[in-house]
Amino acid sequence: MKTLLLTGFEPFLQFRENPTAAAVKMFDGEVIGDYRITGRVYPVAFDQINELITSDIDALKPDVVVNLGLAGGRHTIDIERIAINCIDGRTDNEGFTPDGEKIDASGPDGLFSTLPIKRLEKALKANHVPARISNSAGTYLCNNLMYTSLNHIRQSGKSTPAGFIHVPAHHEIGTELNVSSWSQDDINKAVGIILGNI
Ligand code: PCA
Repeated sequence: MKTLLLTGFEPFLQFRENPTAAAVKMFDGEVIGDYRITGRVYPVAFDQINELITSDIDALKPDVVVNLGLAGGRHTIDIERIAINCIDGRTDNEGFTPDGEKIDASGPDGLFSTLPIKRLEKALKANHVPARISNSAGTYLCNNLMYTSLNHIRQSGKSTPAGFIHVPAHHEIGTELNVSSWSQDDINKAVGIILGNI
């Protein structure tokens, strides 16, 4: 049986819940196709994220890595195409505010997702789930996690497929903040389709 590492995030900023945490908890331990899913929910903390993802990849030796994050305000499942070697913008849960630093001082400027992003987009749409390829994962924790996952796999000389998917807010957040939202069930369904089409 192959291993698929599925990650989500804890709540952050104005978002009091993170639907990716619930999705990860739902799929943790499940078998989908050839893969057993191992779930991890990470803190929104720049000083911890690189160590957490690299040690999980080294310990679990996953055959695929799928990182999930909330993109509050976006209204589709956004399959990220690229991660950039930069952190900038909002303050994390530990009070650190990035200011344009590189994630890896000697790393490449950008790293492309190695998931089958076009196939995932088609599979989601075929199941009537609104989805698109996104050309920016931002400069916050999600971009950092995607970059470090891809960079670590590359530096280890492996070809493990890895990439990042942003999901919309769920209805509890949507109602509180007046942003576009989906039901948690629909978000979970989308994640299930992704996991079934890797
Ligand atoms: N979304 C944030 C970080 C954690 C999360 O779920 C992001 O898009 O960077």
